[in-house]
Amino acid sequence: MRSRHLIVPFLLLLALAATACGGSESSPDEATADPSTETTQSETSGEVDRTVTLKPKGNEMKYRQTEFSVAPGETVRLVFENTATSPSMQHNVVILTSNDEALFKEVGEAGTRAGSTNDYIPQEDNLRAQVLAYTPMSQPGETVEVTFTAPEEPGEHGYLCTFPGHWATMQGTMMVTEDAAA
Ligand SMILES: [Cu+2]
Repeated sequence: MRSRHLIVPFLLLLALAATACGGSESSPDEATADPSTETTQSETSGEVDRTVTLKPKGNEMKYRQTEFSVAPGETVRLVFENTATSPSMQHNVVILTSNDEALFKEVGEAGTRAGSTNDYIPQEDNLRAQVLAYTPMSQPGETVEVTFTAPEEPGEHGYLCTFPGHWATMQGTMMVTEDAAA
C-alpha cells in the first residue's frame, strides 16, 4: 500500500513533466522556425547587389532584352519572367563564360542532347565548365530565377536559351563592367 501511494503521485509528476516538456519544446520550435525563415529571406535580399529581370519577346524565340550590365564580383539575382503564351515557348537563361559565337552553338546543341530530364543543361564536363549560371526551364507564364556572383574580370558573357531550337536566335550579352557599379 505504502509503495503504491508513492507510485501514483510519481507517475502524475512524470505525466505533468512530460506535458510541460512537450509544451515547452513545441513553442520554442515554432518561435525559432519563423524568425529563422525571416532571417534567411532578409539575408538573401541583403546579399543581392542587383536584380536583373529578363522576358521573352512575345511568342518569339528571342529575349526582349539582349543586353544587360553588372559590376565585377557583385551578387546578381537574375529573374526570368516567361511572359509567352504559346505552349512551345519554354525558355531558360544560360550564361556562358565568354561571348564566343561557337560556344553558343556547342552549348545549345548540348542542351538539346541533354533533354528535358536534365532541364536542357549540357552534361559534358567541358561544356558545363563554360556555363557560368543558369535558371531552371520555365513554362509560359512561369517565373524562374538564379542568383550568382558576377566574374571579377570585366568582359562580355553570352547568354542563351537552351530549349531545343531556340539557341540560334535566343541570345544576349551580359557585360561585366565597372561602369555598372552602383
Ligand atoms: Cu527559349
